[in-house]
Amino acid sequence: MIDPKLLKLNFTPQNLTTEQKFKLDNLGFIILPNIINSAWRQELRQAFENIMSSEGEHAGQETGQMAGVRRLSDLVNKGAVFDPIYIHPLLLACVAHVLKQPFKLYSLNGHDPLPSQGQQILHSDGGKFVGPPMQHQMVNSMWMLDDFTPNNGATRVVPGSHLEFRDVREQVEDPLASHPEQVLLCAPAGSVGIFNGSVWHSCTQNNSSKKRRALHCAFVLRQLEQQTDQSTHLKPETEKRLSPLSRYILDV
Ligand SMILES: O=C(O)CCC(=O)C(=O)O
Repeated sequence: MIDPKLLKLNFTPQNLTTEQKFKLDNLGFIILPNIINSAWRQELRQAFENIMSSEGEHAGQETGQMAGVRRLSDLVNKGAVFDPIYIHPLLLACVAHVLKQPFKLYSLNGHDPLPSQGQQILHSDGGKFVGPPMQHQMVNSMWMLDDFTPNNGATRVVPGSHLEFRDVREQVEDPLASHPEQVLLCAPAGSVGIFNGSVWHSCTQNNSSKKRRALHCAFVLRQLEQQTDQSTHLKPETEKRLSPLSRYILDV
């Protein structure tokens, strides 16, 4: 269901294919190729590096730093180059398909596991809110600024785990270990992986010497809390350039 408010804001819904809907419903994830063209990707990579060097040891602080990972937070307020991400029509169509109710941005962050680091425990982002069914609470997306390969720390997901309805910690003895059913989201730079927030997933260790930069653009049901409260973080220069659609998605 597309939120009627989105339609009033001139959002043009994009139709998902039967296969895309099937994958989102049953596997809990899809990969969309060729979403970020190479010129935009270059700008996003440059912005990633500029913010990282200007924020230094404070980078990622707004939502949480992580040892062994270069993290960035609150990218909504860190450059117009990020603006098209959270209103991308195909992304919003996928989010609407999964959540089935009005939604808003949860956060827009950056994540780059350093060489020999980055392994995370299997976890889910959804399911932490009391009330709505856990498989319809959150959607995350992984904007790949570099190739995601089997050895550079690609995100792992356990297909169908959003339908488990039980906490991953009750199901998996060692959440750091490789899961027998996990698959890696490997795809060329410029692709976007979209997954139900309740799918068990994590970053894996970067066993290469290369960067694996991704932007995480996550959405949550409108009545739930944002990770980054966009109203309190909103900078005047961001506000000036927001369209009514962007304002609605950010809930500002
Ligand atoms: O970037 C990734 O591969 C996944 C990161 C993640 O799941 C997290 O930081 O919670």
